[in-house]
Formats: sequence, C-alpha cells, structure tokens
Amino acid sequence: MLNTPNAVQKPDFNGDGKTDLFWRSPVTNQTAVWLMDGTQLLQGSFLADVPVTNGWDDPAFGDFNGDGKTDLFWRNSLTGENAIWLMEGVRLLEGQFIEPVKQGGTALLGDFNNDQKTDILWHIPAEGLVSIWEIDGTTVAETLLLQPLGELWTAKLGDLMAIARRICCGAIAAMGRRWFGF
Ligand SMILES: [Ca+2]
Ligand SMILES: [Ca+2]
Ligand SMILES: [Ca+2]
Repeated sequence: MLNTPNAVQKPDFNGDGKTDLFWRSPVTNQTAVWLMDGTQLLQGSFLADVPVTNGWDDPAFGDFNGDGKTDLFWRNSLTGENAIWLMEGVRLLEGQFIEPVKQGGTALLGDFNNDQKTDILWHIPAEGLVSIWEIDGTTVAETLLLQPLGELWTAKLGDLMAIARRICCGAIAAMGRRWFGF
C-alpha cells in the first residue's frame, strides 16, 4: 500500500512547475510520461524497456535526489519488494531496488528531515513497527525506528500528512510520557 502526501502527489518530471502525466498500462505493463504545458503535450515517451509486471502497485511520486524533478517509488505488495526510479524528464535516469519490506507494510512519502529529498515512513501494523527511512537518491541513508504503534493506527488515503503527524506525534508523546512522566 502506498500513500503520498499532497505536496508530491502531482508529478513534475522536468521541474518546470507544470504538472506532467504518468501512464501505466495494465495490459502491456508499459509505463510512459507526458510532459505537459497546461493542456498541451510537449513530449511523450515510454519509459525505457522496463516492464512493470503485475503485483507492483501504482507508483508514488517523490523527489528522492532533491533535483526538483519527480521520481517514482514502486512497491510490490505481494512480494514486499521496493524500488526507486530517478527521473529526468521523460527518461529513466536510474532504477534501483531498495530494501524489501514485508507484506502488510504501508509506505507514506514525505520529507521528514527537510533536506528536499523525499523520505519513506513505514508502518507495519501487525508488528507495530513505525520507521522512517531517510533517502538520498536510490540509497537508504538512515533508518530511524520510532515508537511502536499497533493495528489501531491505519494509514488511509485522505489527509496523509495528518496521519503521519498522528503517528509521529503519538510516538513523540509516548516517548515524552516514558522519559519525562507527562
Ligand atoms: Ca513539468
Ligand atoms: Ca528527482
Ligand atoms: Ca528528506
């Protein structure tokens, strides 16, 4: 399951501030990008010869290398595999698998350390695991474990940043209670 905060929901693959389009065919497994100028199609291209087979969820949009151009985060909910595609306009610059996260994990994207590079917040309700991966390009630069939160906490589409805040604030409040007794 993939969730994306509103700030990075709209893809801008060439960084011109204008929303572009991402296409995926469930029949051919091909993906394509259209660079847009308003309602005008500037450039369109299939993305390399990288078929995205069934099992991979639709990608979430982020900017993992901080260049102002939208990248893609892929998750395979069936296998737990994850991958990042760094994008440059209609071109796939680099695609890498990153560490797998088992089934049932939910990913929320946001820039939690404000370095302009999108990070990943994981929640695995069955295990109560809450973790932030700080991402630098296609590398997991740092992994931070937060206060565990169980199945009462479920990420849903909607106000996702609020959910992330609830998770983070809940974790911080729990740590405060434990350390400072409030
Ligand atoms: Ca654009
Ligand atoms: Ca980028
Ligand atoms: Ca970041």
